[in-house]
Amino acid sequence: MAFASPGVKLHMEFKKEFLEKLHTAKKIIFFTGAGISAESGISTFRGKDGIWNKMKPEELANFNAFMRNPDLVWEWYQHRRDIVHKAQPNAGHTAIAKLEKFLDVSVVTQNIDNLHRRAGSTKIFELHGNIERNFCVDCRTFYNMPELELTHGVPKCKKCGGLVRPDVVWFGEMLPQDQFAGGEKAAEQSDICFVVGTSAIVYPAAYIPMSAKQAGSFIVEINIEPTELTRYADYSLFGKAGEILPEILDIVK
Ligand code: BJW
Ligand code: ZN
Repeated sequence: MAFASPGVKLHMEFKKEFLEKLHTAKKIIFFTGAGISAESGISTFRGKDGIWNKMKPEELANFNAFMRNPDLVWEWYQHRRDIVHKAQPNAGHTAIAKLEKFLDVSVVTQNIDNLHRRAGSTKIFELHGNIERNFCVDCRTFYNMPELELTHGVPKCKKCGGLVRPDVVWFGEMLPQDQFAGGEKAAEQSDICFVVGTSAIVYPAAYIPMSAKQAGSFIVEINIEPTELTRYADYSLFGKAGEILPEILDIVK
């Protein structure tokens, strides 16, 4: 039994095989999902506090829904942008960014919230887009958030008058090819693949840790509960990403 006195940090006990892998690893990847941003106050999609318990994804996160009711879908993303802008990267994002000082780190994220970049990570593959970017559905002109003149409802393209949508990947849409290919390559070349805060049920993103495993990488899951990935993981750490990742940084540095 360990006793914590004020100012004394308690360290988790990690299994020996993992510590050995960590000490010899050169390339690592973090495959992340909504759970890593939960401690920044951004809701996850599924689970008891997930946003999609309150609204149906098929009503909002697909192209037909946008074309049927563009103002509603735009307002939903505006609401989420407000939350993201007020949020700060948490100890989990920051630990991943700091690991770059010691190892070759790639971040392959399903998140659209930009928090890995704001935390300081530099090699990031965004599989599902980024909420800060938008594009015209007709002529595909891109608009960063500050460039858009925001009035009520969905903005219109300055070039052609078409509807402007967020540059995120909705159900039934292809993932950005360069981001997926880059993420898959990083996964295949990794010595350790950390799978952090994702239910791992959305494809093709969920193939990333599978590709890593097939290529011989050591799969470490970090989640508050078991997931679809758990049975494929070499090591599962159950707890909050914002608490476990700083401990891993402490071991490496
Ligand atoms: C913590 C924590 C803490 C909490 N610490 N942990 C079979 C094979 C291939 C495809 C399919 C298939 N069956 C169906 C499909 C299609 C579909 C799909 O995968 N559906 C599944 C639901 C079954 N996929 C697609 O449509 C994709 N495109 C595609 O397949 O194209 C090919 C095609 C083209 C044309 C025609 C047909 C096919 C596109 C998928 C796009 C997903 N987009 C979204 C929305 C993005 C925009 C937005 O944000 O609004 O991406 S959906 C949503 O899910 C979002 C997320 O990135 C993604 C994954 O969610 P994530 O990150 O895992 O979050 P949660 O909430 O699920 O989990 C959070 C986890 O955190 C939990 O486990 C918690 O326990 C944990 N947690 N707090 C650690 N503190
Ligand atoms: Zn246009």
